[in-house]
Amino acid sequence: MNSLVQLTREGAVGVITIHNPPVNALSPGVPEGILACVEAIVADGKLRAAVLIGSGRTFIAGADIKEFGKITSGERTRGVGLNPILEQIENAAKPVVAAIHGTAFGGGLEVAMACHYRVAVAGAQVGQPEVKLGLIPGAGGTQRLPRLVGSAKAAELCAFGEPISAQVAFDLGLVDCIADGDLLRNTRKTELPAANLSPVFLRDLVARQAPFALLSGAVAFAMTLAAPRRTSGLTAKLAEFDRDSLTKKVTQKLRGRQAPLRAIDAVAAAARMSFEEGLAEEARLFQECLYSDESKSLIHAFFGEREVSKVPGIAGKSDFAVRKAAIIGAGTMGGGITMNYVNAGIPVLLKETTQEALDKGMATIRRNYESTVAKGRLSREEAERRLALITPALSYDGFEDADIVVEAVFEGLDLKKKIFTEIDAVARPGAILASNTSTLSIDEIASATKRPQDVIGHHYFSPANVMRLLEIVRGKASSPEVIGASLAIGKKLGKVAVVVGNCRGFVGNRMFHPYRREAQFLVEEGASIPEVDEVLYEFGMAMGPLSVGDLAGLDVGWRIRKEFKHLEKPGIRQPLVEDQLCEMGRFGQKTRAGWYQYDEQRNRLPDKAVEALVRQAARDAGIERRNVSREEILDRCIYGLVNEGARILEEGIALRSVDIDIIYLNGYGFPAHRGGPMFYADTVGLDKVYARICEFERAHGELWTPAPLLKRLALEGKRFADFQPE
Ligand code: 3H9
Repeated sequence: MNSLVQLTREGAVGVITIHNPPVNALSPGVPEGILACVEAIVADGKLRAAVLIGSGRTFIAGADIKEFGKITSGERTRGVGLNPILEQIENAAKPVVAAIHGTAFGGGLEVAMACHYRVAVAGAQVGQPEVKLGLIPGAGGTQRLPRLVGSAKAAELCAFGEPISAQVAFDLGLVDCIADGDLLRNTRKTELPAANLSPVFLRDLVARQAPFALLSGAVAFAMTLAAPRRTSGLTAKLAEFDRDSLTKKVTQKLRGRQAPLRAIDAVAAAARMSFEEGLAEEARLFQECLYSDESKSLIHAFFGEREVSKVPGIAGKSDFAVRKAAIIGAGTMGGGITMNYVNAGIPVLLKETTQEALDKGMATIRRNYESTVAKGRLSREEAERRLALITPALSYDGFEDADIVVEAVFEGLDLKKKIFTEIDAVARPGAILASNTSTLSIDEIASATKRPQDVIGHHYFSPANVMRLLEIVRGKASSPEVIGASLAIGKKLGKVAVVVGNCRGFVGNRMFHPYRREAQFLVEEGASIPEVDEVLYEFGMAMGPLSVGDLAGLDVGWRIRKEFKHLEKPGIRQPLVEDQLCEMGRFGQKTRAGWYQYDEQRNRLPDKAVEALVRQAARDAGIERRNVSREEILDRCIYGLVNEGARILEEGIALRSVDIDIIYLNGYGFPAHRGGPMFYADTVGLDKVYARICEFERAHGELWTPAPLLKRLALEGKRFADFQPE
């Protein structure tokens, strides 16, 4: 009983309500408040049972994640810990029922399992997602969950962290009753198969001569209970499980992660040890995870994803509604962007210049949906409904009532400017005019219109219907309303939208340039092509830098390099081979040849001819080949990213270092457990990163001049995370 937790009475049931918006996290005071209420109910002779419920949108979404950083940084000493409190709740003399809506995640589910029974609404979700934060359940989850659902299932739930629905939880024995309607007070009768009822509950029902009818609200449910049933005392479902096969699955799916393996260790301990010993083992493993870089990185990513939507000077919420979108270009990007809109239920007018291109684009979209249907991830009806939202078009007819126009044609400034002049003539006043350019200046594009304030970049990443990242490129004239509306549209489309400034390549591609450049230099200097890819893959990147070029199409960069050739500083070293590959028609996977060869199933095979081409090019350029260490491969590629990221930050192209991290985690396959390039550099220590970059500068010259911001922060002993723009 405190301001966070309150006790009220519903007849003979004490109702404990948590008020800790927005998600009723277990912040300091919440567990203590719950315990105080339970104690008051036990002491009150008029009350028979307790119901624990969350106010607002959810039950309890878990421990307060902000607290972990305070503990590891030493800002806060660890409190009493949740376990002793949960033990006292579990040992209460009267039944305690958790009433679950929204989510019972992490510590929230652990609280619910320390209660004696669980009632949930059908829409609720429960789970132990701690591994997604690089942690394991730390308040008995790895010990109580196997007692309720069995060791094998518990290990899977704790290792992957995926939530389950109330119905699945009910089938597994984790939830005792699904409430039909109002969670607390519903009195509608519902039928449940007796086999799913707990023995105590069933006995109680039999005693009432109503074995198949019950009152499903939590209060009514609590009234039927004869006695507490303590999860820690259940042992029937504890058993050894196939650890090897689960470990194999985890190492494949969650490459490089440690926490899922520790979660399996902790659940396995439940079958071997007493409840108390198991809790101690869980606590030991939890501590190990809590102080890991993996956990710090994943927590940084969790908050970062939410932070990027908060842009200074841009109002939090926009009421801009997109009732209809118009998209120009039905190629790979335009098609993917169209799918994003129709997936969100927004009708799209999709324009092309020829019937042939339009038919081809529509056929690709249809094929994509069919493949999702074939995989069982979408119903046929839903796929047809989404396809029906697309109106193919060969003219601008109908553009006048679109709320947003997205241009997604080939990268070419003249072409884009021509299109924007045309859009300007047809779009309604106030419509957003967005370009999907990946490199060109938004200001240049906006200059082709009479309304530069409405022009903005919406840079999607390929495949646009899959990749979560959306770079919102603000031009110098883009209005705050258009930026705010773009953030809201990104959210509606299920994207992680990050606002960036206007420069060549914006944030993501500008940094990717030195990253891929170094990969190519390393190959010229003596590393093998597969070795460079392998080092970055082992670091955790979704793909190595040369393979990624083959996937995206080497011709894309080739075309851009031609367009920008006049901007290159003479005398600066350029990669030697990629343009040659393109001249040979080796564009990557789509031509089944690039840095590698590809068979019909697109399996990657090394190509001796390309290695020979590299050696020849290096010889012609007078580059002396040598043994390149794996450490050098990693540092040159990753610090190439970091050094450019530091410049981007200093120039204000990215608002905060976390914005850069979120871009890399969601658009470039950077491993989440390393937190993003800037966080990774902070983890290594900027003094060390700076020293290594100085080494590279001595060896390779001005391409490696340390960014002034990096130098300054390194010398001041600070991190990128400490940087505040002036
Ligand atoms: C744990 O429990 C360890 C235990 O084993 C105990 C060990 C002793 N804490 O996501 P949203 C904030 S580990 C603090 O935008 P949605 C979030 O930052 C934890 N804050 O809403 C945001 O703040 P803001 C295990 C939290 O509806 C606001 O709430 N639990 C927490 O899209 C709204 O969040 C998890 O990992 C938290 N636990 O999604 C669950 N959760 O408005 C993590 C959220 O200032 N949370 N916030 O930006 C989630 O998965 C989603 O937030 C949830 C809601 C599905 C709950």
